[in-house]
Amino acid sequence: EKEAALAAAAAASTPLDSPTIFDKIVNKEIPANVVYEDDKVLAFRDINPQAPTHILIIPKVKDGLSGLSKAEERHCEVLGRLLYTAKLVAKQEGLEDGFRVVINDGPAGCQSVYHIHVHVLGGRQMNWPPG
Ligand code: D5M
Repeated sequence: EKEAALAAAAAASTPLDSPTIFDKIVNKEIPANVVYEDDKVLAFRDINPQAPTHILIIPKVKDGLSGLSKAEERHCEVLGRLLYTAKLVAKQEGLEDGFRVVINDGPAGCQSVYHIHVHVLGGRQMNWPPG
C-alpha cells in the first residue's frame, strides 16, 4: 500500500504530466497562427519553421500523452484523429506533391515540448534519411 502511494505521488509529480506551452495555446493564453481547429484537435504554424509549410497538430486535451511513447489503447482514437488532421491540413495547404509527417519522441528523438504533436512539413523537397 505504501509502495502504491509512493508510486502515485511520483507519477503525480512527474514533469511529463505538467502543462506545457501548448496548453496555453489551446486556452488562448498565448497567440498562435491557427490553421485548423475542431473539438478534439488544434493545428497551428510552427514558430520555428523547417519548411515553407510547417504545422503542428495537437490534441486539445493531453490526457497523459506527453509523447507517443506514453500512448495507451484509450488514445487510439485521438492518435487517428491527429493523423487524419495531418491529411486535412496538407490538403488545405496545397501540398499536392507530397509532404512529411513527423512525431519526435523523447530526448533521442529531439522532442522539446512534452504534449504530443504531429509535425506536417511541406513546400520543399524532403530528404532521406532525416537528420
Ligand atoms: O517540436 C516542438 C515544436 O514546437 C518546435 O518545432 C517549435 C514549436 N514551438 C514551440 N513553441 C511554440 C509556439 N509558442 N508556437 C508555435 N510553435 C512552437 P518537438 O518535436 O517537440 O521538437
